[in-house]
Amino acid sequence: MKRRDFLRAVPLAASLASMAWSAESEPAPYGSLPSARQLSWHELETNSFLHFTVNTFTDREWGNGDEDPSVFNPTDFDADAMVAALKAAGLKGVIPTAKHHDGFCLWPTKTTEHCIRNSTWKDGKGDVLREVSEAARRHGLKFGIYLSPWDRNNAAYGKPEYIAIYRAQLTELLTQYGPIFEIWFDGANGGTGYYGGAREKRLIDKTTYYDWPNTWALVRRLQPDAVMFSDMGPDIRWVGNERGIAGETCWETFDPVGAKGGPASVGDVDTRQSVTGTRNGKLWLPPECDVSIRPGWFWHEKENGRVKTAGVLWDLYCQSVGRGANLLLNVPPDRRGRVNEADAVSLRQFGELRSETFARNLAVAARLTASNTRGNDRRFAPRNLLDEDPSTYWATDDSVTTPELTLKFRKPVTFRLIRLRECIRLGQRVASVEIDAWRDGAWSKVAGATSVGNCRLIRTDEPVTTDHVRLRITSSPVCPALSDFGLFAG
Ligand code: FUL
Repeated sequence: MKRRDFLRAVPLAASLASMAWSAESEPAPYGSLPSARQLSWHELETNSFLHFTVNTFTDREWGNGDEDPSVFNPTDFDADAMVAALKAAGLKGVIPTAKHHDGFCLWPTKTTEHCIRNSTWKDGKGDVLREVSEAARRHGLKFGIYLSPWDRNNAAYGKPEYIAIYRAQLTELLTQYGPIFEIWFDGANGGTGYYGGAREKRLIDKTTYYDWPNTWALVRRLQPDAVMFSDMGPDIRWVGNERGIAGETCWETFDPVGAKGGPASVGDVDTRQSVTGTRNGKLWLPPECDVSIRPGWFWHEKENGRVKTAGVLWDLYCQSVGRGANLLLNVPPDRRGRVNEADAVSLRQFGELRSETFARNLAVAARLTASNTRGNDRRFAPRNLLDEDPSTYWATDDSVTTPELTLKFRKPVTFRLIRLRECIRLGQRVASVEIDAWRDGAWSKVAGATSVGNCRLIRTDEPVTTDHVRLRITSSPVCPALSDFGLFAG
């Protein structure tokens, strides 16, 4: 059963379970818990950005807001080819910059003339979001949007009227392009700009100006399944850097505070804490690691030779997804409106590398013995670790918080990558694990980790060859509930 179907079945399953089993059969959830929309987002693990706007044509990273809309003129725009390149990398969603800080809207909005309607592309009849959203659906990718709160073109920016304009833009995007899975609220806000010709510096009070609670409420009403990103959520958090790397210890829970202490607001968070999160935090606020495949966020010809290789992308994957976060990889289309060849090669090779790495879980061949299985019940047996089904898990009795699992192989296996997952709908429980291999007549530790959460990938220093492997949960405040254990040749 896929996690999505499982979620729908949860209320029914829960009520059947309470009839057939005593109430303590399933472990009690621990701490703050993910919402259904957060669980669906965790399941994706990887996601992509398309940074594309007037900057692509002016060779800039941040447009000033005074760009002539006619500069936006891709010569060979192909949304299907773009989405296919992302899909080849195994990326599960696509988030175009509907509007970046320069204010140019990539869809024919009614809210401003500074939009694609006044570009030369397709005589002003084009709509990038329409084409990308339709291509995403054809290829089975989720579709999301980035809508910069900062708008360096709009005359109203900094005044109360702009908030109504921003919400009208969001409303168009959330009602005209089908299901939206993620909305990206950038924390970069306020400064110099064109502002309808005023050409001045406009600073806003990040704590009050946007009235975020009411914007979030609008999103919930129009797209209740969408997760909202910002450096403080409300659904997913910025990891605190643009290098694509989560903390070695990284909790799915996070209680943000303002950069100078006090309450946090979008764009005003002590992001030094975002990289690790907060153990036992009050909010389930998992991290997203955004990073570009190139040095810049937008396409620049001079960076064609500086595209990250598949090997670098794999390292980033291990340091983001492999630490319980999601990876948001930016792939900026070029002036044709296509993924550049260099980027497409890296994406394809990264996709192949991942599929080959995870093709065969060596642990499937082992006999599994646990030091404890909850109620000696098959529903909580270690075998559940190997079925690739996130809804099934190995759990122990409530009194057993540091159990062991032994894997015995008929023939020695060689691995260098270990994968663990918790059944996160029951919360983030485990605080540390260690893995041993039987070598030269004794157990020796080959790896260890702290937080697990949605996924933990551990790479061993050297390939490990053995016929016995042992997983030890070394710290957990409550009985663990693990849904996956994998050993891969790597
Ligand atoms: C930042 C922006 O200023 C960059 O241009 C880019 O969009 C990145 C994803 O977020 O805050």
